[in-house]
Amino acid sequence: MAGKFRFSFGPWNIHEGSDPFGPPVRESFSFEEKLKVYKKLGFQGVQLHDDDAVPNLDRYRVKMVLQVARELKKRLDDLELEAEFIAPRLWESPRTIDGGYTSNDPKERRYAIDRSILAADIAAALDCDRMVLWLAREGTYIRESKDPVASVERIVEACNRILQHNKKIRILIEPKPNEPMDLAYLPTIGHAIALSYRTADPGRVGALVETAHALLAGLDPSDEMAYALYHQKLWSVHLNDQNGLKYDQDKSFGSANLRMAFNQVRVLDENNYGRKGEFVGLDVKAMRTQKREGSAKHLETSLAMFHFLIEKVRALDRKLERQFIEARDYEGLDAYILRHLLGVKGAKKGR
Ligand code: GLO
Ligand code: MG
Repeated sequence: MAGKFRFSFGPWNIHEGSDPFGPPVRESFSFEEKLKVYKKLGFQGVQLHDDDAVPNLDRYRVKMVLQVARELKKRLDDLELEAEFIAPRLWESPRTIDGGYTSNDPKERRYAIDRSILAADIAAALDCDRMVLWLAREGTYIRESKDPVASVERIVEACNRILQHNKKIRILIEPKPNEPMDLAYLPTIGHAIALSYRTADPGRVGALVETAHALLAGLDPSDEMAYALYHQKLWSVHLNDQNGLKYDQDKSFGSANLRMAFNQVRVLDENNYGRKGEFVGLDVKAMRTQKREGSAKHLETSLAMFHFLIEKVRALDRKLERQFIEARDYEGLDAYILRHLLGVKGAKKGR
């Protein structure tokens, strides 16, 4: 057995190049134009925030929100695209400045839960059974500002409310250690998975591992994936890359840590990832310097990188690898892996 791969990204991955220090530098593409890029580049899944699916959803009544969601479903069907997940975008509203589920203000906590429940309804209208929770503002700038134990409990309660409301939905927690907050309550996959077991239905709470988020936590992304795979809770990934412990960079997959990228593809392939319908998601951003006409190049490059690395994974000489391991010659194994990745002739000889 091996992995079976379908690919996805979100409309935010074709963006205008703004960063905290400068405004947009590229004109926007409409959602409809972006949908064409999915087809052109060979993607099958669309990742959606709740307000990507239904723009300005706070302004409309529920009935209208669901009607817009159903129209989107038709459009996706026409294009043979699937909504991979819905993620409530709880970090942009003025009502979630202090966090959503963990805000100190009970009205804001209620808003966050109500909005997540609406997002679960949008998911249902799109025939989608996955909700991603990137808990962007569930943390603090200063530790004294919130009760940390109550905060964890509030996140569990929010998950329970969502699970109770929509009996089909599965929650995928996407941990990230920092940014926008100084420190987050669920910084790693271990935290996300431990929390899942405290919810009312642990079988419906799993995880999404993002490469850059694992690196920001000082961890190896392929080990984070392996940990979730062991628990049968790796239900999506956000492949990208990150140069060291800096701001979140969302670089093209493999562009900073090629060997780590190889090991991520390897752990997915060797553990039959995708056989239960999981997508390989990309969460990459084009550099600010990129011109508008090349706004999707990073997606194309990242997808191609995945395919190159699958070839490398499958072409690895497992017998030779075993011999190195049995001889405890990890120096030899290290050299072989590097030569294999570089495509050096005579890679197996270890010379
Ligand atoms: C940011 C996250 C973000 C999420 C997306 C889906 O650091 O990676 O892009 O993946 O909002 O919830
Ligand atoms: Mg992400």
